[in-house]
Formats: sequence, C-alpha cells, structure tokens
Amino acid sequence: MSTINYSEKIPNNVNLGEDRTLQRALEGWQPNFINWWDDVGPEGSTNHEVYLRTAVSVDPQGWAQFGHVKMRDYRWGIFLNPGDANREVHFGDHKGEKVWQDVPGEHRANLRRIIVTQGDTEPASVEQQRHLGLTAPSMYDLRNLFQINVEEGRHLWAMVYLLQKHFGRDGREEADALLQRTSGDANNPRILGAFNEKTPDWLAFFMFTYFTDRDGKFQLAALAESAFDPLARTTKFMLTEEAHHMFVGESGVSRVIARTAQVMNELKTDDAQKIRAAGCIDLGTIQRYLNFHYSVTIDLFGADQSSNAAIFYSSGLKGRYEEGKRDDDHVLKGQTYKVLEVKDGQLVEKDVPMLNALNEVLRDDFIKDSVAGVGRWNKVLEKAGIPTRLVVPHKAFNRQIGALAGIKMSPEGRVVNDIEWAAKRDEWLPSSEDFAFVASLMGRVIEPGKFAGWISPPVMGINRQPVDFEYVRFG
Ligand code: BYC
Ligand code: FE
Ligand code: FE
Repeated sequence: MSTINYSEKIPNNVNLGEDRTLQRALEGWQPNFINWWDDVGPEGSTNHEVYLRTAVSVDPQGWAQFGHVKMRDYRWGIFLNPGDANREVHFGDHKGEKVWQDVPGEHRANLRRIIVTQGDTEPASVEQQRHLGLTAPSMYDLRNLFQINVEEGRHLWAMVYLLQKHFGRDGREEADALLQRTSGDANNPRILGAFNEKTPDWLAFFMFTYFTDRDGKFQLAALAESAFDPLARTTKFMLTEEAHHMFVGESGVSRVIARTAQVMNELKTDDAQKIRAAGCIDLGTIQRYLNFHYSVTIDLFGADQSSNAAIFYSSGLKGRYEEGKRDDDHVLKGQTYKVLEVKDGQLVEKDVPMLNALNEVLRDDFIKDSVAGVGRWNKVLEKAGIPTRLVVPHKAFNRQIGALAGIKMSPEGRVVNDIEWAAKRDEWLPSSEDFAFVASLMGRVIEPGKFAGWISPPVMGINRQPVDFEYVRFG
C-alpha cells in the first residue's frame, strides 16, 4: 500500500488529515480510481501536459489555478462550500428544523441512492468521451475536452467523499461499484439511460455538454437545497465547474453553425449534399443531433409522476431548482401540476398532485433554460441571413421514461403510427448515414491555432490566453 499523504495530495477544505478512517478509505479507493482512469479514461493521453484549471479553494475570487499538468497527476480535490451554522431546512416536512450534518437513519437509503445516482453519471461521461481526443478539431477544443474530463473525475471524488465519510461500509461498497459499472456495458451498465449512449463524434460531444451537462446543473441545483448539509455544500461547489461544461457545448454548437452558415453563403446554397461536399455539417443533421440529445436528456429527470420524487422532496433530501426564490409554502401538499398523457390517440394535459410531479417541474425548468441557448444559436443563423431555425422537439418526442415512453410522436408533437414513424425516423433522428458522414469529418487538428474545416475558431482563448496558445504539450 502506498504511503502518500493524501491530506496534502488531495487539495481539500474538509480536514481530510484529521479523519483517519476516511483517509484509509480514500487511500484504498484512490489506486482503483487511477486504474479506472488508465483503463477507460481519455485514450492515448497519458503523456500529454494539458493547460488545466484546478480547483484549489472555494473562494469565489480565486477558486482555481491554471497550469500545464498531466491528467493522471491532476489534483482531484474535495471542496465543500462554506457552511452556515444557522442554516435551516427550507422545504418539505422538516421545514424550519436545523439542517443535518450527518445522515438521519430514516433517510439513509434514499440519500445513498441519490448520491450514488449522481456519482454514477460523472465517470460515465468520461467513459463516453474517451475516444474523442483522437479526433479533436483543434488544440483548444482538445484542452476543453480534457478539462471537462478531469472535472467530471473530481465530481466523482466529491460523491465518493460523501459515501465514504457518511455511509460506512455500504458507502465504501458503493464507491467501489462506481468504478465497476461501465457506460454501455451489457452486463453492468451505468444507472441512467443517457449515460449508456455513445458520444461518437464532436457534434455529439457539444450537444451532450450543452444538454446533458445542463441536466447536471439542474439536478445539482436541486441537491444544493438538500437538508443534508454536506450534500448541499458539495453540489453548490460542483455547480461552479458546470458552467464551463455548458459553455463548451453552447459555444461548440454555435461555432459549428457559424461555419456551416459561412459555407452556405459562400456557395449560395441550402442543399445538404453540397454543404457536406464542402466539408461542413448541414443544418438538418445538426437538428437531428439536437432532437436526439434533447429527448434522451429530458428522460434523465425521471418519470413525470414519481412517488420517489414526492418522498425526496417532503423528507428534505432534494428541493426544486431555486427553491429559495419561489414564493409558495415550500410544502406543496394539496397543490397540482399539469403533466401530459396520451388518451384516445391524442396528447392531453391532466392535473396531478404537485409533489408527485416534481420530476416534471424540474424537467420544465430545464426546458426553459435549454430553449434560451437554442435561441442564441438561431441568432447566428439570423445574422448570417439564413432563414432556417433550430427548434427543440416536443417534450413527448422519443421518450423512454414515464407516461410518454414508447409513444410514437413527431418532433412537432403529433401522435404518429408505426408506419409513419418508420418512414420518418431518419428525418427526425440521426441516421447511420448521418453518423457516418459526421465521422468522416473527424480528423485530428492539433497544431496551435489551427481548426478543422467544419468548425469556426472561438472568439477568445482560455484564461485570457490567445486562441493559438499551446494548450496541450504532447509528450
Ligand atoms: N434512465 O420514480 P422515477 C450529471 C428509473 S447529470 C434509466 O422517476 P426517480 C452529469 C429510476 O431510477 C445529473 N432509468 O425515479 C451530466 C427508477 O428505478 P427503480 C445526474 C431511469 O428516482 C453530464 C424508475 O426509473 N443526477 O451530473 O424519481 C456529465 C422509476 O423512476 C431513468 C441526478 O440524476 C433514466 N433516465 O427519478 C456528467 C440526481 N429515469 O427504482 C454528469 C440524482 C428514471 O424503479 N437522481 N429511471 O429501479 C435523482 O434525483 C433521481 O434518481 C432521478 C430519477 C431524477 C434520476
Ligand atoms: Fe459533473
Ligand atoms: Fe459536467
């Protein structure tokens, strides 16, 4: 067994050095984490020195440091936002009571389940993205991919810390299992659907970080309200990093659109084949990717009616997005919310108890936020004088979870029969031909300041460095 001093090796603000049991648990887990990183983390990256941001404190003014590091040596730190000794539970049945510093016995199973589900997504995304470094459209993009990968690794550490600190032997077993499930594995897959899908190319990566990391934002924000104070403080800090992940997605898609629009104007065409022949991704393909990632991501909010969701909220484990800014009673008994169902071949709304519909409430908050960014993508098209607009599909399109699961729907929200679905599927979702075309564009462009032909350069670099900075030094 190694004798690394983890209290120094792992930057932290949780007094790691003072808890021998925890230190031993982390010392046992850390080599397994490194093995996992070597096995299924970023392929072929071991010797790269990457210009990375490392979280070093929770001070909003200076929480991160930038510098070239090997990812394997990244200092995956453990940070909790500052505590507030007077913080009270502010929703659910325990409203007004002091928040919990330890796990109450009666909520142990549910809290563990939430933390495990959250923790499971983090390594899953690293696994999904592991081949992308081989086809990066630029050194700048390569660095952003790796930044996201190490931070998802840190998010895993954050959940493992909670499991090992607060859940005893069960927690240690769950921490091990987080390194054993693998994205897409037939026998031992990741827990949630979207995290077993492939991220085969960079358009998929940008859509994933735009939509799916945004699920992270909303789920983390809901957990940041938790009565279990260590969870609230951990997830609050994780949100600091999430903003960059969504930025990579939003600006990435935006740059793809900008390049496509430029070529459409140069060639004076909206013919997908001509745009493809010019080495760019046609807007139809971008729309189909959007349809896929959006629908798979909104499934992550769970069933539209869920007794789990009601229990999580009433027991104070998980709040709503921006719970503190809402002016209702924060108990929600006797209130209702509208959810969708299909009746006689038509989509209809129905009122259900609000507490049971809290997954749907969070999904609707997510949808509002997602749509705003799609509007910003459309501004790029508008400025270029191109009339096409991207749209998010109907909420019921291509759903696999909840009351809408398996219903055949057009992106506009019309119930369709199997025959129409089969005929239109490849207009609505990426086809194998779309994937093959996008894959054909994925080369490897890694000279500083150079960009693949299907994407525009970014407006500026990272941490005020120039766009042609040497973001990755290849060992
Ligand atoms: N796929 O009552 P329901 C992130 C299961 S992303 C497969 O609705 P609940 C990140 C469900 O487990 C943020 N299964 O469940 C992003 C249940 O199974 P059992 C991740 C699904 O518990 C990018 C059954 O269906 N964090 O951080 O109310 C990169 C009944 O469903 C799915 C969290 O999710 C699905 N999509 O809701 C890196 C927060 N949906 O018990 C990172 C923690 C549901 O019948 N998780 N099921 O076997 C939760 O709060 C809840 O577990 C969920 C599910 C909202 C996910
Ligand atoms: Fe994360
Ligand atoms: Fe993320």
